[in-house]
Amino acid sequence: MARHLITSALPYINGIKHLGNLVGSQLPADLYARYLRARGHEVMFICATDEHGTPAELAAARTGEAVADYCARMHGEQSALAAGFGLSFDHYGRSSSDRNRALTQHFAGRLAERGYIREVIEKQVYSHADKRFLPDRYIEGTCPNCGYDKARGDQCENCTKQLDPTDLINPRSAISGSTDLEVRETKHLYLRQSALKSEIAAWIDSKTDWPILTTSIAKKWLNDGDGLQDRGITRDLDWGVPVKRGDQDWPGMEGKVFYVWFDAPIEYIAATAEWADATGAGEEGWRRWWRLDEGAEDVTYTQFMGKDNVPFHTLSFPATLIGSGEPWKMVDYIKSFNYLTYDGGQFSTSQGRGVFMDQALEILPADYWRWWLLSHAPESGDSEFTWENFQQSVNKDLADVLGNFVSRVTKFCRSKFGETVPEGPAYGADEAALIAALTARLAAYDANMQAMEVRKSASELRAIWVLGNEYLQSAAPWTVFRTDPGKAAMQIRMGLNLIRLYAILSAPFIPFASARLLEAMGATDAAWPGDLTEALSALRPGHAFTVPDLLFAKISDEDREAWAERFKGVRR
Ligand code: B3M
Ligand code: ZN
Repeated sequence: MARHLITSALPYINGIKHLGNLVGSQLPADLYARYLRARGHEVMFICATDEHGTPAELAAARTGEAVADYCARMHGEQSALAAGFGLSFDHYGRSSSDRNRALTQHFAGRLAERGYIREVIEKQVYSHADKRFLPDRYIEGTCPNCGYDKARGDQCENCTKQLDPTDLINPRSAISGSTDLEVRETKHLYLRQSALKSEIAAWIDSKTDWPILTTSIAKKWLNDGDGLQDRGITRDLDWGVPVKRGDQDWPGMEGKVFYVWFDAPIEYIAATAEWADATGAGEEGWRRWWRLDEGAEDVTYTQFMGKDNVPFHTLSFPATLIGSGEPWKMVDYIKSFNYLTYDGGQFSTSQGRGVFMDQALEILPADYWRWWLLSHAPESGDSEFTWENFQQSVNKDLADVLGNFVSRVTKFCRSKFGETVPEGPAYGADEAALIAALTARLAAYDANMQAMEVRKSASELRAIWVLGNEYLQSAAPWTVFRTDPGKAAMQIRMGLNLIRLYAILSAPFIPFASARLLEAMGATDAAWPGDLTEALSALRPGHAFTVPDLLFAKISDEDREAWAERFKGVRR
């Protein structure tokens, strides 16, 4: 059994996330974590809210709360929604934690000691209209790299280039739209990424198994133009991790904080320490996941994220870890995603376009969303959410294929044999053929799950459900019962065992329905199947079960139309 560290990109604190955010990191990370746990591995699955930066300050200003109170409240909301979606984090931390403050200051201190930080008198944009400095995201303008005219001061979302606000052509305030901007001087710290270029390049080159999407973005920014640029890691803001070298003050940096993208990835480590604090696992408990000299040598570390986050995880965060000169565990595999679009356009947080996590759970159970999102994950390219496609996928895959199978088997059994597994003869040739087909599909399912091929895994799982339906259809126990009730009993015994098997195999995708099925089958052993002949005999004759309530309700055309109307426009 292996040890797996899994992190999902940290959702920003400022507002409820939409389904595009969910499928871009947290949900596939959960699928993988659940699968590896089911296979008996030791898993540490970490996420947290990303709480610093201007967006949090401005969001708090809008609601009239102190920023710390706003973050505490939103963390509560986001963690309740994560639980609602069945996201099985071992810990859902907060980047504003004491652990992250200390660790971020520690890394800055190490980097400074090793000569990887330089102090720079920087020109920063001050807005007269807004009466404040405008950091990164609150300046918009034209991207110097691709010409996109809504590039933000920290990154161009069109070409993914990391930017500094002063790089923008024709800059304007994103708060007021004012172009009455002045460049003022202020001192900041720069991380000398350029000095770490060859080490980072060698590290990326060693990752020969990374997906193309990840590697191509990393190499593009590594080699683009003059190569890896030094990066400002401090900001003139109130809210954030105060700039210090370890626990020492940093002369000239009073009143400044670290840039949110400097402290956010460090929170992966800090959140594991928060987990240790919360569970009493102690220092050793989290360090064995992160320190190569304290047990992390045998950890496999996988990160999940949207493609816009890749540069920060392949270049900036590795620069922090490598530059520290300490033996920190670095990522082994980065699974990145393209974008999910919504009905012909973009999901938009600012315009409230699309379905957000709270709204999704208001209208349907989490498994419906999990199934659609994962089976349509934007892996090889962007994918599009449409209500028609969602309705079709839920009604066919979940209701017709899986739900209907469960309902036919359990109800037929109850009416003919009662609510216990019926006896009948041993499995025959048809059952052996079914088991052989299932065995081949299960091997493909396992291989795809291990490779984090999310869509392919979903289609193998669906094929496994379909095999049961086809078996039931051709076995036709309701006909056989008239002439050979014993044989029908055996077929239904197979059917009930298939339900238990499906519950186990489907749990990473649809954990809530799986739990209901296991409970209905009275199954105490939910171990991942090895030999299927054995697994399909686990429920013995005489074992009691109950008929579950409707597993998946179909989505009606009226509902579909009403939802399409409700979510087309602006939230609230
Ligand atoms: N909060 C951006 C995002 O959600 C950012 C990720 C941080 S991961 C360390 O896309
Ligand atoms: Zn651009």
